[in-house]
Amino acid sequence: MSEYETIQYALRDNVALLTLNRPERRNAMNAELNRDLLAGFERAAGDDQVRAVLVTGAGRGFCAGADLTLFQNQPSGEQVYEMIISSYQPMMQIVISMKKPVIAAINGVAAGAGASLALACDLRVMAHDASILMAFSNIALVPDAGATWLLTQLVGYSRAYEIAIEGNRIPAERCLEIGLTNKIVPAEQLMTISLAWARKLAERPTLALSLTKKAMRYAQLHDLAATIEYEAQLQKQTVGSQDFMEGVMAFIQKRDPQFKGK
Ligand code: T3D
Repeated sequence: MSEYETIQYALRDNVALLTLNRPERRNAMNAELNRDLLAGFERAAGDDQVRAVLVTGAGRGFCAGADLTLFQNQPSGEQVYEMIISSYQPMMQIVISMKKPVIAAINGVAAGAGASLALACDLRVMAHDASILMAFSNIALVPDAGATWLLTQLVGYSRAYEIAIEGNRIPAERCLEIGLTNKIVPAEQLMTISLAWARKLAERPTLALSLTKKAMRYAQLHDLAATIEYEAQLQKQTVGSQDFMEGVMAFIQKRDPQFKGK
């Protein structure tokens, strides 16, 4: 029996695997799933054993965004605002800020806030038959859960606007062409390939990977001079790490480095 109602959490070597688990609703997000997913991300972020995180969906979809059955009785603007700020904001924020790479293994459609979740991840692997759908405008909503920021960062304003207002499914091939995914793989190999990638990253120097993420997220919001200064600050931490010395010594001794993540 899982300790969460709506996600599965597993540790595979140094990789935390989070599986959204409401397959009968294409893993649509309700209050329980939002609560469980945030708890899962917090657990992975706080566990030193975890050096990479993989998130996927059970069944045929990655995540269909907000559970629309909750909106049958029209919610108030204040209720929706509260939901976004209390659930989606911390969820996207922890993915973006946690000190380990987060990979989305996109097994089916990632729609609405589910697309935001996929785009907030640092890396994406898509099954060849998976897709991304900015579903918001199809139900007359503005993209939320960070979708406007994430999409414009990845594909630029004009293309992002087109995607958001047309509300079409973007197939995996097109996602690869425009930079919305890092890889496409055969559906039956999605988890094997994604887990292998996560395991490989988990063997790399975790502090350097984490600070690279931090520097690149900083660079998205700052100019070159400020970013160079920020990188210099972060480098003070990496040069003091065991892994830095291991990397240097392994090079000098002509052997493979064994990074400990410290
Ligand atoms: O307060 C707030 O949270 C506001 C913020 C909102 C953020 C958002 O995310 S808004 C966007 C919400 N999401 C959508 O609009 C997507 C709606 N779903 C779809 O467009 C399609 O279902 C999919 C493209 C995701 C999947 O299509 P397909 O053909 O693979 O599956 P399907 O047959 O449409 O769905 C399978 C079942 O899942 C079906 O139930 P049934 O008929 O078998 O009993 C369907 O109703 C259910 N389902 C799919 N998406 C949702 C859902 N149930 C509830 N909420 C959903 N979002």
